Parts: sequence; structure tokens; C-alpha cells
Amino acid sequence: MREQLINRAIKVLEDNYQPGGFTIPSEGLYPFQWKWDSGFIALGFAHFDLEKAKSEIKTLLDAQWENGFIPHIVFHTDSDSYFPGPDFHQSDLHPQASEKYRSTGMTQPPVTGFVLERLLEIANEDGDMMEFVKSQIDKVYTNHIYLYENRDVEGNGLVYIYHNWESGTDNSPIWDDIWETMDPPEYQFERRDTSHVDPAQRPSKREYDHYLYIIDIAKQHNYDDAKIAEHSPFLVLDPLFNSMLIRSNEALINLYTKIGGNEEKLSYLKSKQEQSIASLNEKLYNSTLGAYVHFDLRNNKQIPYVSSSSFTPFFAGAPDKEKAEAMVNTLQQKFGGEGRYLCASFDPTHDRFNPRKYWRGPVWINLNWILFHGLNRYGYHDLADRVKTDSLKLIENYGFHEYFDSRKTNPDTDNSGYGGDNFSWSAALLIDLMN
Ligand code: 9WN
Repeated sequence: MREQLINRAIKVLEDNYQPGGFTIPSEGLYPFQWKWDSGFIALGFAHFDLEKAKSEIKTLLDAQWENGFIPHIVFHTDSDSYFPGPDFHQSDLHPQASEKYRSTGMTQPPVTGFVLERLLEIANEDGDMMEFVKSQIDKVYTNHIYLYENRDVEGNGLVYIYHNWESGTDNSPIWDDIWETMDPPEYQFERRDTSHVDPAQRPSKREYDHYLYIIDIAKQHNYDDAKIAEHSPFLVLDPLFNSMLIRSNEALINLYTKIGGNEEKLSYLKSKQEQSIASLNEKLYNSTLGAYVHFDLRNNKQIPYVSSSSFTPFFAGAPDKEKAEAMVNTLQQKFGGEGRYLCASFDPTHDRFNPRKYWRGPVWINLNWILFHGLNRYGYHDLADRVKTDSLKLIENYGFHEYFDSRKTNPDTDNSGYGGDNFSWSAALLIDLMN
């Protein structure tokens, strides 16, 4: 059984691997390279094909802009089978955009630092992989400098996202409060996603109007970060994005220490690390909810909802013992009932929860992977094991889907796997979790 599942996962990754040296998340639905997908995908490949794992990361970092920015989608082809594609995003408006690749002008959670560290671990610290890490690590470091120097508007070590697509959790109910403050025009466009996936499982047309409008504002300012910080109606401190940055910082510190030298880089990373953790605890922790939440910088207030992103600070080592215990209680009480798989993407006890719709409730394997490692880091091994077992069970029952219903149903009669099929990070992270 174990071997069969792993072989199926390997096939998903092999089939989605492209001649350009990168892997698409899912055939038809997502035909390009996505930033955080690439990180997770590399971890899967590393268990059976180190060369492909390396090329995934190398290709992504090859698309880095001159200012250190790494885009959320790299458009390796001019295919118009995804909307919005390169002609809508127009990354060339930014004076330092890559000349080699067209891309979006927004980013995604900074996972590449901890991915490099895990690649080295999977490769048993072998010399070739160490050489690879040495050849790429400065690009990731430059990316962290870009984030701290351009997106930390309060100077406290937390960086903003200006678009829901930057969070990776695209249509989370968290953003509904922000949509209520906006009134974008009705765009005319042809959706491509809903020709691959049941529209009931995807964001609505009106939500897309908001998504496009924020991009239009960023384009009016040629994707200039300072102007975006001034004008974007969406300006948020995301616990997920910041936790990934903090964990990746920690990985860079560990890797540079192994490499030796690099004193200046180490002291920069260490000072940011301390400041970011302190601010995450001060600004994003909500003691009433017993969880980390998002902060709306534009409207200067916390957005008080619990989602799977609320627990990602475990992975970053941010909460103290007291917070950690409160978070575990919240997780068990709201998300962990007997009839549920862990971990729903949004609070199942809230009336905005929707078990079938994308980031409004379903379980996502990448968030589970982050949670598994975070809970283990804090010694909650039983709960971590449950997250792992649930992830494997969902894939075994329903296949390598993009997301899954968190309600326990009968696999013989109910189809609880949603979104894209043969989804790369579900396959890659299953392999990593099983090894
Ligand atoms: C927009 C590729 C990406 C993931 C995101 C997921 C989804 C894109 C979309 O697919 O977003 O970036 O078109 O819906 O939400 O996390 O990286 O798998």
C-alpha cells in the first residue's frame, strides 16, 4: 500500500514536470510555475530525483528581479490558457523586473529558505547538494533583504502583502472584511479556472473583480512598493507569510553557519529574526481567540478570525509555552472534532465556513505539512501524528487532489477531493511525509 501510494505520487510529479526545468501545479488549471508550489514540489522530488529538485529551485530563482523580488507566477510560455496571464500582469512595468521571464508583479509566501535546508537534510548533507545550496543561498538572502527593506512599513520586522494571491490562501473569508471596504468596477473577462473545476469550488466572479482591481492599482504605480503601500486598499500582515519568512530566516542562519564566514549576513538575519518574532507575538496574537490572526494595516485593526494560517507560527518557533497551549486548545476545539479531518483552512464553527469552497474550509496538504512540523517542534507529537495520518488518509481515499472536505464522509459513496486533480504539492508532500 505504502509503495503503491508513493509510486502514484512519483507519477504525478513526473507527469507535471516540464522540459523548461520546472513543474506545473496541475495540468490544465495551472499551466505555469508558482513560487511556493515550487518549494514544496522540490521536497518531493528530492526523495527520488535530486537533479529535478535542484532544477525546480534553480529555475524559480532564475526569475528573480534585480531588486531581489521573486514573483508568484513565472510565465514560461505565452499560453493564454490561464487568466489573468502575462498580458494582464505586465511585470515589465517595473524597471527592475526580470528581462528573461514574464511574471506577475506580486509574490507568495517565502518558503525557499527552509526548502534549501530540508533539501540538504533529505540529501544527507551530501557534497553536491551543499554546493547547490552555496550557489543559491545568496539569492534567497537578497530576497529577504528585499522584503524587509521594502515591505516593512512600520519598521517592526513584519512585512506586508498587498494582494490576497500573495497570501496563497486566495479567497479566505478573512478577506471578506476588506472586500466590504472596496467597490471595484465590473470587469469583462473570460475565466479559465471554472472550465476545469466546478465553479462551486472556486472564488466568485465578484471576488475576481476585487483581485483584478488591486492589480490595476499596483500597475498604475508600476509595481512600486512604496506607492503600493500608500495606495493599495489591501495591505495586510499575514501570520502565514510572516511565519514562513521567520522560518526561512532561521534556515538561512543555520545554513550560513554551516558554510562558515558570512558574518555580516548572519548578524543581519539574527537581528531581523529577533525583531520579527517579537512583533509577530505583539501584533498578530489574539489572546481571546487563542490564535494568531491577520492585521489590516489599511484600516489599522486585527481581522479576528481563526484559519489554518493561525497555527503556522508553531513552524516558526514564535509562540511561548502559554500561547502554544492556548493554540492547541483552539485547534482541538474548533477544528479537531471527531467527525473531522485536520486541518480545515477556516474555522469550522464560524458561519463563513464552507467545506467545499477552496480556502473557505477545505483541508490543504501544504498547510498540514507546515502544521505537522510545527506541532512536532513544540512536542505535540500525538496531534502532529493525527495531522499526518489525516493527510495520508485523505489522499488514499480521494486521490491527489488540490483540497479536501474536512468532514469525514464515506469514501465509497462521497467524493470529497476537490479542485485540481493530480496536484503536484499534494503528491510531493505525501512523499516527504512518508519518508
Ligand atoms: C492564484 C497554484 C496556486 C497556489 C495557491 C492557490 C491557487 C492561484 C489561482 O493555485 O492560486 O495564485 O489561480 O487560484 O490558492 O495557493 O499557489 O497551485
